[in-house]
Amino acid sequence: MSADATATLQGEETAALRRRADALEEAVRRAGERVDPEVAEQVLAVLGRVRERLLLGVDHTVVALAGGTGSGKSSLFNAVAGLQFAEVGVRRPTTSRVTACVWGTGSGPLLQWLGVDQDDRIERESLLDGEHEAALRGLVLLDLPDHDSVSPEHRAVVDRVLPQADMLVWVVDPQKYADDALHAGYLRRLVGHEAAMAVLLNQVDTVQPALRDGLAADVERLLVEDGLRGVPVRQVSARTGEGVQEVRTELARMVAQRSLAARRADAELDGAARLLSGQLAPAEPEPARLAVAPVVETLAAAVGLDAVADAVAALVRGASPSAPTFGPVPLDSVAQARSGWI
Ligand SMILES: Nc1nc2c(ncn2[C@@H]2O[C@H](COP(=O)(O)OP(=O)(O)O)[C@@H](O)[C@H]2O)c(=O)[nH]1
Ligand SMILES: [Mg+2]
Repeated sequence: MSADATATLQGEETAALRRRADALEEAVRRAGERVDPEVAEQVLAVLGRVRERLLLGVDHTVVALAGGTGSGKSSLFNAVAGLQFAEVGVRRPTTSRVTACVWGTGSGPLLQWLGVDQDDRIERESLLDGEHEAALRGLVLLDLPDHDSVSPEHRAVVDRVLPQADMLVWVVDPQKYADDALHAGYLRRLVGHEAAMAVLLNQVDTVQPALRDGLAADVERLLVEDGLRGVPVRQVSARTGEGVQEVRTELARMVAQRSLAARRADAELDGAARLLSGQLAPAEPEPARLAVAPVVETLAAAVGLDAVADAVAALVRGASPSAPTFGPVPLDSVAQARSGWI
């Protein structure tokens, strides 16, 4: 995922964690040599790790349903959401648009970045749902245009959105799962992304039960030929609902992993803060307990107090016609006096 993509993907939780990491880094920088360099290095290493994880974003999990024309992406989108929102069986040019279903709130900027029009968004979780949909809170499910559409515009949308998704769910059907447009065009290029992919063999209601496992095994064989190992293949039917609950469970697991990532980042930052504070005094020293005299001397020298005093004396003696003024205060002298003091 690109850097600007990440910036846009930062929801509230991610941004708050990033702010904490930034503040800790600033503390390490300000502490300078006052802390053990080994500790500073350890803290910076933790910050590096946490930032890397935040790059993935921890607020939302974007799952894209991708696949060929008529495989059943829109039907599955509706089945998973329990809604009739995406248009089914539509191949007009309007299907170059991406449809999104969001569980929870606060995904406006993310959807805008994903290029989902306001009219093509729906929020799944409402008060009426109670806790029924809670496990999916944070999920953004996308119904993509057909990657094998005759319209190049559709393909362009698919190519733009695929790298933005956290997880790709390829919807295939029993007739076209071996399609070269899918394997050469997409799957073979996704080697290395296996952990963020799944394949749904949809329309299994059209296949004799005795033949289904063999068909799924054939899909797996092609994936391995593509260089993709360990990608789960699930048998589903948007029509009968078979396997849809399992898909929801899998999505809930993905969403939970994300919030787990947020909790973990939080704990790591706590640890880094503890490490750093172990090097520092528990509180700022009481002003009364600080030796003021040397600081006064340094500051007096910084503003040239002696010279001003001499000039005032000369004025009083009548030896000088004009009153003296203070020159500009050199800020680094003040900083030096301050750091020597505290
Ligand atoms: N028998 C059967 N038909 C399905 C299933 N899923 C979708 N369809 C049908 O396949 C056609 C294309 O579905 P659609 O969801 O629009 O596919 P998309 O082009 O991938 O979005 C429609 O007529 C659907 O009713 C399924 O699981 N079983
Ligand atoms: Mg569709």
